[in-house]
Order: sequence, then C-alpha cells, then structure tokens
Amino acid sequence: MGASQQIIHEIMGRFAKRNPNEPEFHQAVLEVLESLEPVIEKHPEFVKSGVLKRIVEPERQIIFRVPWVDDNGEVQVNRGFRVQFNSAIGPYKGGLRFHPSVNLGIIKFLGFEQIFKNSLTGLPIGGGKGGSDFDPKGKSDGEVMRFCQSFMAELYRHIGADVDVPAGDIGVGAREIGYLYGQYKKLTGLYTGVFTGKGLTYGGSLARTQATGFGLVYFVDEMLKANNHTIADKTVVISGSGNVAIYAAEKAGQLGAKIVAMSDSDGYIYDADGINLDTVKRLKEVERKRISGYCEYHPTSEYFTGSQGIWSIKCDIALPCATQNEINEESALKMVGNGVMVVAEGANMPSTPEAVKVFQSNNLLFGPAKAANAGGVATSALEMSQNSMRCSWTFDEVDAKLKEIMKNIYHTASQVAREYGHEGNLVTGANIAGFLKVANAMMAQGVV
Ligand code: NDP
Ligand code: 2IT
Repeated sequence: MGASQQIIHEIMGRFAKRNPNEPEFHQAVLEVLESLEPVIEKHPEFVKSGVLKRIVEPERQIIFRVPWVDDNGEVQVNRGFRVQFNSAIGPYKGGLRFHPSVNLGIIKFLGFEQIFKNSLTGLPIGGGKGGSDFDPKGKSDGEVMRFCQSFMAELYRHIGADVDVPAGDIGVGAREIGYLYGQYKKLTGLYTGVFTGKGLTYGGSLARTQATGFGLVYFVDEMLKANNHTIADKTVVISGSGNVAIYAAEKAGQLGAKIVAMSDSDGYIYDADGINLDTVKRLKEVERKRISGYCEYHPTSEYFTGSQGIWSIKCDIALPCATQNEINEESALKMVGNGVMVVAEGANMPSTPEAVKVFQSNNLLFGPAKAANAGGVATSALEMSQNSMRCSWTFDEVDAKLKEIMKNIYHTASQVAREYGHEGNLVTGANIAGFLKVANAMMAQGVV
C-alpha cells in the first residue's frame, strides 16, 4: 500500500467506526477519498491541516420531531433532518427530500455529495441537505400543507438567506416549497431568498424547474461534441418521471433525440415511437398518477412492472434520473452488452460502485452525478443572485448561463482528470476539481 493509500485507509477506518449503518454515506465518501489519491501525493498540506478528516464530518446535524394531524384527525409523527455539511465557500445549499426511505445516513450522503457538486458550479455555495421520512404520495393537499408547516416550525430557526438555503429534491416540488416558504415567512416576518425553486409569483427564477434536466442534457451534449458525436437521432432511456427526468426528456427531445422509456418506482413504459412527454407531464405533474396510466393514451406502448427492467432496453444514451443505486452491476453489464454509448447521472449516486467500474472499463462516456446534475443547484444559486439584486432575468438569460455553467463543468472535470493522470475519468476529475476549491478555502480559514 502506498503512503496516500495508507492515509485514506486510516481515515476510512475511523470514519466507518464513527458512522455505523450508513452504507450510502460510506459509498459516497469512499469514492471521493479514492479519487483524491493523486491530490494527497501532490498536496501533503491537506492531510497535515486535517482537511480530509474535517471534510467527512458534517459541521452540524439537526434532527427533529415533526408531528402533524392527518385528515382522519389522527396524530402522525415523522422525523426531520438538516445536515449542514460544509460552509467553506458559501452558505449551506441543498435540497430537501421527502421519501419514506430517508434516514440520517441518506441525508449525510446527499449533503456530502452536495459539497463537491456546488463547488464545481463555480458559484459561492456550501453543501447541505435535509428532508424527512414523510411520504407525500397519497396524501391530500391539506395533509402535505400541515406536514410542511410543522417541518418548518422547527427548521426556520436554522436557515436563512445567508446561512442555509434549502430547495427541492425527491418528493419536494413547487407545492411543498410554497407551503414551506409561506410558513417560514409567517414565523420570521422576513421576505428573503431563503428557499430556491420558489414559484414565479414570489421570487422564483425562470428556468429553475427545468434546470437539472436541461443541464444534464447540456452536459451530455458537450461531452458528445468533445468526442465528435451529437445527441441528434440518438435513442435515450430515462429512469424516473419526476422533475429531473421530465426536463431531461424535454431537452433531449428538442435536440433531436428519441426517448423510448421512462419509469416510476412501480414500473416502466416502453414506447418505440418515442414517448409523448405531454402525456407524462399531465399524469405526473398535474394528476399525480402512476406512469402505467400512459398506456391508456398510447395503446402501442407497453408497461412492465418493476423498475430494474428499464436497463435492459437497448439505447445509445442512458440517463438514470430516479434515485441512488438504481443501476447495479448486472444492469450495467446489460447496458454495455446492448452498446450504450453514454451514461450520465441525473439522480444522485444512481450507479453502484460496481456499475461505475463496468462503465469505466468499457470506455463509454460516463458523466458522474456531481458534474452532470449540477445544473439544478447552479440555477438555484442564480435564483439567490436575482433575489439579492431584487430583479428577475428572462428565461433565455438564465438558460444561457446554465448552458455555460454545464459546459464549464464538463471541461473543468475533463481537464483536471488529465492533469492528475486520469484522462477521460470524469469521476476523478469532478471529485478533484470540486475538492480543491473547498480544501483551499478550508486551509485559508484555519482549523474551524
Ligand atoms: P421527483 O420526486 O420529482 O421524482 C423522483 C422520480 O424517481 C419519480 O419518478 C419516482 O417514482 C422515482 N423514484 C424515487 N424514489 C425511487 C425509488 N426508491 N425507486 C425507484 N424509483 C424511485 O424527484 P427529482 O426528479 O427532483 O429527483 C430525482 C433524482 O435527481 C434524485 O436522485 C435527486 O436527488 C436528484 N436531483 C434532483 C435535483 C433537483 O433539482 N430536483 C437536482 C440534482 C439531483 P415514484 O413517483 O414512484 O416515487
Ligand atoms: O441534489 C441537488 O443538487 C438538488 N436537489 C438541488 C439542490 C438545490 O439547492 O437546488
């Protein structure tokens, strides 16, 4: 074992003892630390000043009770989380996830990823994440509102426009953000940019709704261009049918690609003619129904239960946009066998480490989440700028900035990978590039 490997091994050993039973958090930290090997060799000062030990420990973790009353008059209790992971380069920034699978380990993995992703955007935002094990599915608007109000009754004291700025993630969209923001304003009396993803009538930014999906496709487009290909006429498979998936499909379609499959947690649809996105939007954004309903409107399409099967569909470009670890080694091998050319992650950590190895050893173009899905949070930072300036930019202005940011992220990750001896490995490039800015800021600010 080399000296830098030994250092990583020691940090991981201590980390594992201090964070038991949090497999997703381990997975995220191990991937980053392994990427940092060449950095440790070049910059022993990061080890000496404890940057590595410090960066894997959240600055603050808040866990709270969220009691609310359901439509039957019964008291329900959920658990709320906010992990304020790193504020070296700006106020904590990151979404809130409402999903029954949420626990502290999930929020820590997401908060940790957010540090490097936010750094990669080039904008001044630190890393954080929050959420609850509340399941908005099947709840009435009144129940969702009461839950959000109770959640914010605690969270409000920990956040602020220059302190910590939450946004959406799985299960938190325009409706939830409206209720959360309304309660924040009522409790504090402040009309500030404390949230992003806000509605357009109360401080939201044009193009934030589209930003993660559009940004993902801008990233793919840039990656393809750099390799003398284009997105036009490519066949695309997209998992999920939420915010990220829908707008990735919209932009890929605009650029001439054909989307043949989308999914939700129950199953997936296959439409050889190309998916009709208006139907998906109506089902998911308006009616809050299941993706299976698609086939009623498009009888030549097919529905399959279970979300794994989507990865056996032949395509040129695969965009996992649902959740963590949704592509395992077996699925990755199938995708490679079917000749997939590009895999770019719209979701956070959707590929298992084994799947990533399969993609990398087969030399396809692989865009890791921290780089490929950073367009959402980047546009959140643009929303913060507009709120501070008390102005709003046009859709085209925001979209143009987003495109520029995604191009820069691609080129930064690819250039840094080359500089550190890992040409073509965007996982290593993105992790190192994201880390360096944060690590330098931490060094400059002393042991805090
Ligand atoms: P949404 O809640 O809008 O949509 C999530 C989609 O993924 C739904 O189709 C959902 O299906 C599916 N899904 C969720 N959990 C699971 C699961 N355990 N198994 C299978 N399918 C699942 O969330 P977003 O589109 O906002 O988020 C999707 C991913 O993108 C997440 O990983 C998120 O962290 C990431 N992301 C989001 C950003 C944003 O700006 N919103 C920015 C960057 C990353 P169902 O309805 O059946 O639950
Ligand atoms: O994972 C993510 O980057 C998000 N859910 C968006 C975070 C944000 O603050 O816009």
